[in-house]
Amino acid sequence: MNARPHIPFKKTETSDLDFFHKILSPARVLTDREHIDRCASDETEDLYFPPEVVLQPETTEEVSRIMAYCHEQHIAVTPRGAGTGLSGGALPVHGGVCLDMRRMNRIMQIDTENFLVITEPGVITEELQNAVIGKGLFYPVDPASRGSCFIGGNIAENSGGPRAVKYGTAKDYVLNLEIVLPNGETMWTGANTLKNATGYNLTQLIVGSEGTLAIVTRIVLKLLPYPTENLLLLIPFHDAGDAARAVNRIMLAGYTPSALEFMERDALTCAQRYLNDNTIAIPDAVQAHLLVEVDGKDKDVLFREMEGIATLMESFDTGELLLAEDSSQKAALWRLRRVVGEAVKSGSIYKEEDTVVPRACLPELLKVVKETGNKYGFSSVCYGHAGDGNLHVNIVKGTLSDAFWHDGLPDAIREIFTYVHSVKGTLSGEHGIGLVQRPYMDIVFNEAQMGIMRQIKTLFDPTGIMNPGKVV
Ligand code: 2HG
Ligand code: ZN
Repeated sequence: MNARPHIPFKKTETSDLDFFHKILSPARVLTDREHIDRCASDETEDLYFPPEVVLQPETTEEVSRIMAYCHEQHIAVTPRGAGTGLSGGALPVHGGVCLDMRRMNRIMQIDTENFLVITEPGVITEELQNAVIGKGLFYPVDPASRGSCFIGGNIAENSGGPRAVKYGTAKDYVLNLEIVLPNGETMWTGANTLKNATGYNLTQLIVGSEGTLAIVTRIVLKLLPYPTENLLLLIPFHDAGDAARAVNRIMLAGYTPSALEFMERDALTCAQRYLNDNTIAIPDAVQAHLLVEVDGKDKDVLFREMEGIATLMESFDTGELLLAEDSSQKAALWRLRRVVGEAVKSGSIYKEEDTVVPRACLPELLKVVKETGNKYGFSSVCYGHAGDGNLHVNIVKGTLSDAFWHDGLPDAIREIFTYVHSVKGTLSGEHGIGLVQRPYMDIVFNEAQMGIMRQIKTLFDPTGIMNPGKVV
């Protein structure tokens, strides 16, 4: 199915602002430079697409009335969470309305009987996690940006993070969603049950749809018992490929680490410089590290697991292993890992590729990335969720010319994605397609597959006002 003919979006006028003021208090209809600029960018590269107006709803009813109006007036609407996205998903590429969800930030209910939490989308993920830990419960999905990202954005992108290797990604915890369709219609998608085999799975269709199908206004998440104990092991390798190969050795030995992160040397040294934290010595011979976490309730069991993993590593050429037992050591190690993306970006504009392959292909993926960099003349910093086969490739602009950056580099990225597809991997493990990965969708989807996705998009959003220019 060909993409529908594009009808230009209406530019907002005074009459539109007058209408929005009928729904929202003046402080929530924003056209000042500060808010326009804030909502014109997210954490993706150095992109800037200003909205015409920022609206900050506080209720589902307000979202519904805004959407119904914009649908009728053919005004583009871009929903925004915390703006921590890495594929341009929250950028108002067609101007129009930025629907800023930050004021819908209440945790409605923590249901300890049923291990559920019902929340609005604008709650910071880590705040949600801490609120349920207070009840002995656990929402495990932990994007690196969990201290600032919103749970609503995590649902929109089907976010992951280091603990996905054991606990999965956002989609694995969403039971039910209240959504507002582009025409303003409001509905729930599922049921507050752990099992649901009733009708098509509308809930999972919305999770990961990147705000292109509907606005999420309530989220029902399942929770787990909180694992009170964990150990963290930092393993230095003298060969990066060895580190990547050790990942599958750990998994094939039957261990289920709660995190299994890969960091090549530059990732860790860049983070150390950014935090001015040199507590960990990295001898010149060390090319990469694995960061392995095991969690549970019984510390003795965890020590035995970690000893088993450490013994496995003896068959690799490693440096001195560091077992972090106390909470400050663990926090320092996690802080270094979680800040890598930010640290790389602080030194140079970068393009972030969120490649994901079957786990055993990780060593070859790393090799392909480095060989492609040598062929095209770019350097990259590679790290990520090795346990999931999810490698973040931060391509550093450095002194590369603008011409190469905009016109040459896409060919190199296409080569990397073509390899990824050849081993049945795909373009994004957790950061989504948004704006910046859209040009590569043809590598992994044919016209028939894209046609089905476009028909689904048209079903939910017949006039195309919902986050236009993204995904499909
Ligand atoms: C991580 O795993 C995040 O660190 C961010 O997914 C990756 O900023 C990045 O490239
Ligand atoms: Zn990540």
